[in-house]
Amino acid sequence: MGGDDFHKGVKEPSTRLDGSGLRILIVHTRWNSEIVDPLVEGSIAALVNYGVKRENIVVRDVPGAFELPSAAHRLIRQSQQQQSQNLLLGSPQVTQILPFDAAICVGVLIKGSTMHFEYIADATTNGIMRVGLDTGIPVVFGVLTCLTEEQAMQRAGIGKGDDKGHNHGTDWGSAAVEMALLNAGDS
Ligand code: DLZ
Repeated sequence: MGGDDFHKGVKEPSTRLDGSGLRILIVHTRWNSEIVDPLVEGSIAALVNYGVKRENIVVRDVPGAFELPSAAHRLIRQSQQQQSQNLLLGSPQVTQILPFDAAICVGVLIKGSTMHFEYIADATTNGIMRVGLDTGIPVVFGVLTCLTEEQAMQRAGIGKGDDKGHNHGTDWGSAAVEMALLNAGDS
């Protein structure tokens, strides 16, 4: 590890990812929206770059990080139930709403002077993991847990200095496509 060939962050996937048949949910917080919004835009840009159609990217918002798992769970389940109903009705005339193939939960937690950060970060992390396991679709952990606002801005590509940092939202978008294809057995 280390040296000139050390690659910080995630390497490009080894296979070409084709997201053109995927439907992706993004749930994001309105807390820390100045930092969250660029992260959401980064995720969308990566999804589109991998071929996901803009009309197949559904974006919903919630107040804070603590709400991300429950909202993602409800929206994913709704899309899965909708598909079962369509299949039961068997009517080709009914507009087919396809279930989500993956979801990305986006938020920014910044440590304050109380224990709030630790509790919310812990609940959010475990909750997001559970949503993925319970619903059977990949749910990407797009939550920054930072000690300062500056750290979070760097990780959203909007750092204040000459080095704007890297927008982690782009990594989350590509992770969603890669994991959705893996889940579907396409890669
Ligand atoms: C309460 C709270 C605090 C202190 N900090 C953050 C934060 O940095 N990022 C975030 O997304 N949400 C925060 N929240 C709000 C909680 O996540 C949640 O919305 C409320 O406790 C209501 O359940």
